[in-house]
Amino acid sequence: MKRILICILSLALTMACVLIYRHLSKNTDTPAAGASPTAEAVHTPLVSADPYLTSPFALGSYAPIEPDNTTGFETGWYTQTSVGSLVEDFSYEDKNITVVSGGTDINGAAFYRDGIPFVNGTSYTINFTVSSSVSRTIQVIALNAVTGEVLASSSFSVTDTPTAQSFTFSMTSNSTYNGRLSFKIGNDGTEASQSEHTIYFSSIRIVPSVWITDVKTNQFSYFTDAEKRCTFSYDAGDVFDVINTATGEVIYTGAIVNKIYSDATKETDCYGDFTNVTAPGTYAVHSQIGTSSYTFSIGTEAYAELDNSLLRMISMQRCGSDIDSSWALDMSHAMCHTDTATIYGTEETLDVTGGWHDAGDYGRYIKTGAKTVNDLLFSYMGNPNLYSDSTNGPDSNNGIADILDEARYELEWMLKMQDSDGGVYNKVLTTGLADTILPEEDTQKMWVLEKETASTADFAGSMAIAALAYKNIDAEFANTCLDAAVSAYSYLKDHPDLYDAKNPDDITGGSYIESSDTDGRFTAAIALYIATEKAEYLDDAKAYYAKDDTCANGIYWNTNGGYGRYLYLVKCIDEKDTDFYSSMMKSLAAEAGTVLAMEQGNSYNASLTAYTWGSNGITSDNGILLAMYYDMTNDMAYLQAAYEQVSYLLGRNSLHTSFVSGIGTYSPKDVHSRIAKAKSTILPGALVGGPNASREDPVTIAMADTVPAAKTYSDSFDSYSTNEIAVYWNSSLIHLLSKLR
Ligand code: 9MR
Ligand code: 9MR
Ligand code: ZN
Repeated sequence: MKRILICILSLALTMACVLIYRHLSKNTDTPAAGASPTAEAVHTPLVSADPYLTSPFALGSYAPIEPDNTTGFETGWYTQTSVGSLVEDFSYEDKNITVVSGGTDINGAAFYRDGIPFVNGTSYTINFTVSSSVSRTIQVIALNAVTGEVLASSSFSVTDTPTAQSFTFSMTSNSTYNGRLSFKIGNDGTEASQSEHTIYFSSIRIVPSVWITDVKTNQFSYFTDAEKRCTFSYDAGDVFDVINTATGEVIYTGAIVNKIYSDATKETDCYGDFTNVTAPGTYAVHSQIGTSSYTFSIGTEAYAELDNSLLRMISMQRCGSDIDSSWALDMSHAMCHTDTATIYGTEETLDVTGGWHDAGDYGRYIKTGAKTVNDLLFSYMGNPNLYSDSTNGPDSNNGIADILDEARYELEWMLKMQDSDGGVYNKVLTTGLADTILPEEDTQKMWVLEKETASTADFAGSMAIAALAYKNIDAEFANTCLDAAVSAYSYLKDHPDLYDAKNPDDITGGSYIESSDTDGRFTAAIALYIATEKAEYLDDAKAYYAKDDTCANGIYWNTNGGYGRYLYLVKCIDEKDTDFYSSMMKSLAAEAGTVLAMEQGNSYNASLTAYTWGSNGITSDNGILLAMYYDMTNDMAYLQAAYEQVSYLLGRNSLHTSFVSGIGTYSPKDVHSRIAKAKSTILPGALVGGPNASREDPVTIAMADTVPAAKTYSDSFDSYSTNEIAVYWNSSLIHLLSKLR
């Protein structure tokens, strides 16, 4: 007993140390040195102290839970007898059957399961281990459960020594997805088989020569420490194996559990958990009945490659510069949209060249640009060591991390969008949406659309965040950003009411309408408070929050107070005893709690209850909220849920698709990108919008009514409401990964 206690204690201690180490090693920041745009910095870097030790939550109260991988299965194995009775004693792997009376022949008792795919042309090896309390013979039969046709049969003598048995047959009949494997355990003609006895089966596996790849996993890589789950269709058997594909060895076995129907997928599914597998390597999951996952890896290293690819996609969205084939390969194209643009309703022209094409269209928008910039800057500030200057992007090897180069490309454009009174024009659009042509061929007249408070607020937030991020990198640029933020903020003070401009009737493009700008004002106020240390900004933030406490929520393109909230929590940890600090913690806890509940209620652990335009971006944004909460509390449940969002996006979903082009075994090829379409190539590293049950494009509108919400998706250019790409979806995933790597 004492030894057990010591063991538990030392385990808990090790856990705690690992957690503290993780936190410290994850939350390093560049040393704060000189070059401050303001006075002496009293506020510390993005993660100022170890929030774990100072967290209002109990130390060590959350340790990873070892999943129980033996219970919770719902067996699909049945027994059958014409006489007497049978007693079943089933675990996920062992099936013990007591035959009380064997009947008149071998068919007098049977043990079987249905739902096994037997495909014409495939050969099947049936493996099992068997023993019996009396020596006897059993017969094993494979048949088509629908027609009754016997496909193969074999007899085995069984003794009290557990023996691994095996037989192979080639399927030459018509394929069936409802095959039956039946063990005949009735009267074999001997006395022994007629007396009461027990037969012990275990390790029953159906191994096809060609696997049906029906088991959904993250197709790319599971983080080493992450919860690792895969999804099976309900009839995949009681047990699964994880195979090391390099050696063919079974390295882990667990139960297939939690049979559940989901309306969003109209599927009944189960899952398997192999969290305990942590050794880096290449793996596949096999179900008991001969279905498999695609090959995937375990290990965090692969994520550097994914990150670079996600960032390079954003670089490929650059407007107004050469997209060079040296790094953009097939996506290269000439400089575009180089003319000045006209301020709508005036004759005045402005140089607004630069920035990113937002998505598959060529519009350039402040709101989504600001969100994208925030994600990139938060990624860098939270974990600068992850980001190199040699990702093979347009500004590689210039002495500055490429992620900062990319954010700056947009920031420089945003600065051009600010008017002298501090107000910010909301977007640049051409008269109509371009045809499917390269951007340099799109020579329509360009319009700068009116100033609005919503865009000005988002601008102010991003500029103030940039002032923090570039402080030690390029003090002059940081100052420029801070000045721009200050003047945008003063415009907001002069325009206290929401003004959110609609697109003029004769201009087509993304509308990006918001119903409130308080979230943007809130984030701007917090970021300005941290950048300038002026209390007036904090007072404003408190006032916004007092008036509308939802303004601290969200890190979406439309609701983005969550950036300010997190900034305050990590940067102002020295204020943690104040009411406002605890309000911010409560606000984050409430929002992350809502996200966690969605994650737990979703059969693929996606943090979604509805599937709307950009559902993948929302999933990723929600993952960030979960990880933000983990940062402040070390509550493992939230970190694991954040990992699950990555697995969902990279293949563990009902579409069995990795939603990032070029990543995983099966990913989108025909995304809604005008450049990729015009060049007949695949845009790599793009997170597509994902399932949208609202059906807002011709392809999904044409789908059958019966297509479930989570499957309302099409890998086709014309399905822009599900298969478009956008800078702010990519940046979201970069941000999420920055918190997990
Ligand atoms: O390419 C456009 C995409 O960026 C937008 O998200 C979408 C909805 O506004 O519209 C796309 O453009 C299509 C237009 O709406 C209808 N005609 C076909 C266009 C390209 O497929
Ligand atoms: O991502 C946007 C989504 O949240 C909106 O519901 C949708 C409809 O307004 O618009 C999405 O953004 C698209 C924009 O309107 C036009 N350019 C492409 C954007 C991504 O599809
Ligand atoms: Zn352009």
